[in-house]
Parts: sequence; C-alpha cells; structure tokens
Amino acid sequence: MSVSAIIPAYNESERILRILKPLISHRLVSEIIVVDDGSIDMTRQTVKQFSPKIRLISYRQNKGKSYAVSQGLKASKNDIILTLDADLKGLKHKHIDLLVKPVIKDSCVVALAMCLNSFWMYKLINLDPITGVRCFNKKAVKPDVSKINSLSSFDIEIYLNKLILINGLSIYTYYFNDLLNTPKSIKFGTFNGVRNDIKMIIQISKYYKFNLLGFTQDLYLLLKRVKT
Ligand SMILES: Nc1nc2c(ncn2[C@@H]2O[C@H](COP(=O)(O)OP(=O)(O)OP(=O)(O)O)[C@@H](O)[C@H]2O)c(=O)[nH]1
Ligand SMILES: [Mg+2]
Repeated sequence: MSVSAIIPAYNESERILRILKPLISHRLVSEIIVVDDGSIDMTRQTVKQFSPKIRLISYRQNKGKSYAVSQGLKASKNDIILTLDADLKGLKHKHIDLLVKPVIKDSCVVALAMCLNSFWMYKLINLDPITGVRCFNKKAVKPDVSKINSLSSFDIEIYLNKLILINGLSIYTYYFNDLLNTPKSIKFGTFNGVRNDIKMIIQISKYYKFNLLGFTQDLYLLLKRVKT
C-alpha cells in the first residue's frame, strides 16, 4: 500500500523544500502532488527544479486551499492520502510513519496531527479540528471533489471532518512537539496575516451559518471518535 501526498501551496517557495525532502525519500510515499494555487512567487519553479518526480498542478488564478486540495484529490492515484501544509517546519520520516501506518492498517482510521504551535485549546483537548496535516483513505472518507470546489478557501478540513462523522470513522491524533506550522503573520506580514486569519475564521463560521453551537457540537462528536 502506498501513499499519495497532497500539498496545497500558495507562495511557499521559501518553505516548500523543507517538506518535499523527507517526503521524496520516504518509502511509503509513491506520489507527491503539489498544487500551486496561483502563486506569484517562485513556488512552481522551486518544485520543478527540485525533482521531476513530483506531480505539479499549477494554475494562474489563486482559488484557495479547498480548491487546491480538491485538484490534488482528483489527480491522486492511491487511496491513502496524506495532506500536508507546504509551510511546515521540522517534518521528518517519523511523523509521516506515525500518520500513515494506522491508515494503511485500517482504512476506517483518520490520523490527525497537531503541531507545537497549534491553538492551545486544541492541544488541551488533544484534537485540532482544522489541522491540514492528516492522513485518510479516500475510499472510506468518500470526498466529493465537485462539492469541495465550491467550498470557501479554508473549509476543506471542516468538510472532511463532517465525512469522518457521516462515515463513522475513527480518529487517531498525534501531537508533534518538534513540528511547526508557519503562521500567516510570518508569511504575509502582520497586517495581511491577521487579515487572512480573520478571513479564515469568518469562512469557517459561515460554513456553520454563524452558529457556534454547530461547531462545538461537531467538535464534541469528533472527540467521541478519537481512539487513544
Ligand atoms: N493562505 C492561503 N493558503 C493557501 C491558499 N491556497 C493554498 N494554501 C496553502 O494552504 C496551507 C495552509 O495555509 P496557511 O495560510 O498557512 O493556513 P493555516 O496553516 O491553516 O493557518 P496558520 O495557523 O496561520 O498557519 C499552506 O500550505 C498554503 O500554502 C490560499 O489561497 N491562501
Ligand atoms: Mg500555516
């Protein structure tokens, strides 16, 4: 059983090699798909130069993270999918092993990662519902690519969580205290970073029709699916 890694990337040329290196040398990862989401930096060239083995999907217009992941899902050849943010710092084989192996063993398991700088409350409850670092079996989760295309940029994780609940899957969570997710404020500057964070919160709230109870309810149901 091998794994397709999907990496949505928007202006990540300075960071993306940090995750491509451990991925390309991992024996269980047979396909790496980078979706260059209309980047205006050198992301495309950086990936191309790094290795011809990487499948690069590139388009001019920025369409948001959800759309980028949907394109990766559509193109992926394997059932086991590992999604990763392009801006992770410290990714190692051991992290990939921990996320991928339980899903290879059991298709009804979804593995979710937490980074050192994940939101403190998520660390407290041992579940980051909006983590972009996750592994799942495409056949068990059954994502509808056309549905994802119509989601807002940062709704993809919430949508995948709904499918975990609908399909009665189990969750394994992993806390990696040596893995970091680069915050938007570092990538885009404080002003644009905060603006993007607010945009993300509004998009997720809209998904729940501004009903905080809906989000909390899903979180509670997801927590009940967590296996220790
Ligand atoms: N911000 C943003 N990221 C995108 C987009 N399309 C793809 N991505 C990728 O989606 C991943 C996550 O984006 P981030 O902006 O870091 O969002 P996040 O990790 O959820 O939030 P932070 O905690 O601020 O890091 C990265 O690999 C981005 O390159 C887009 O349109 N906007
Ligand atoms: Mg980030």
